[in-house]
Amino acid sequence: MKLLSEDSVNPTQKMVIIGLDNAGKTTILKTLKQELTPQLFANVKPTTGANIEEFTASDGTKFMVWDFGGQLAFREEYFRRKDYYFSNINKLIYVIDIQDPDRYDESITYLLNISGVVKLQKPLPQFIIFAHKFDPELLSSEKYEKLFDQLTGKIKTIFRPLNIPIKFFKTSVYTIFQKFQIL
Ligand SMILES: Nc1nc2c(ncn2[C@@H]2O[C@H](COP(=O)(O)OP(=O)(O)OP(=O)(O)O)[C@@H](O)[C@H]2O)c(=O)[nH]1
Ligand SMILES: [Mg+2]
Repeated sequence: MKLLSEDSVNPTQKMVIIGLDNAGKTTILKTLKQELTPQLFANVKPTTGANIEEFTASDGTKFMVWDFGGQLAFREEYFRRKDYYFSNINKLIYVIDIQDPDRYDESITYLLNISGVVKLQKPLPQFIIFAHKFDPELLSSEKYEKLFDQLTGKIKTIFRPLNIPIKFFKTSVYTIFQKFQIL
């Protein structure tokens, strides 16, 4: 009897990291892959189109990670070719720069447009929202706590009728650097 190969039991999943330009997506991907150094962090360049990289999570799950460059011209291109860019997504990480409240509404609109395409998928991808650049000194700030509540409140209200479960996380690359320093 032929045993099932590990790949057929646990196929590679598609993870998408998406959001507006400058939100911090590529930095997050490098962090996930444990490739981020202070040098790379200081020199990260805007992503051109969608960049695909492999990543294996600590539980062994293999992902093809699509890092979507967020500049407007690229965003428009993704919707023109949605079958290519948005099909068969297992995990969707949507990144919002918490330090840029002037762009919250623009970011929510983009998220809504993406969900409008993706909500037709069966099964639905897992939606995870990163309130990113929530750097350590902001965690105790009343201003940012309020902004976070307003932002997540708005998103929850919009998503409720779509029946798409979403999860929010506060993330920052500086927490990672702090861990390096402690170790
Ligand atoms: N303060 C702070 N800055 C960050 C953090 N993560 C990323 N950045 C900075 O944000 C800027 C944009 O980072 P990128 O990772 O290139 O952003 P992106 O979302 O990939 O941008 P595009 O590729 O243009 O869509 C860079 O200057 C990063 O150093 C963070 O957690 N805190
Ligand atoms: Mg990028």
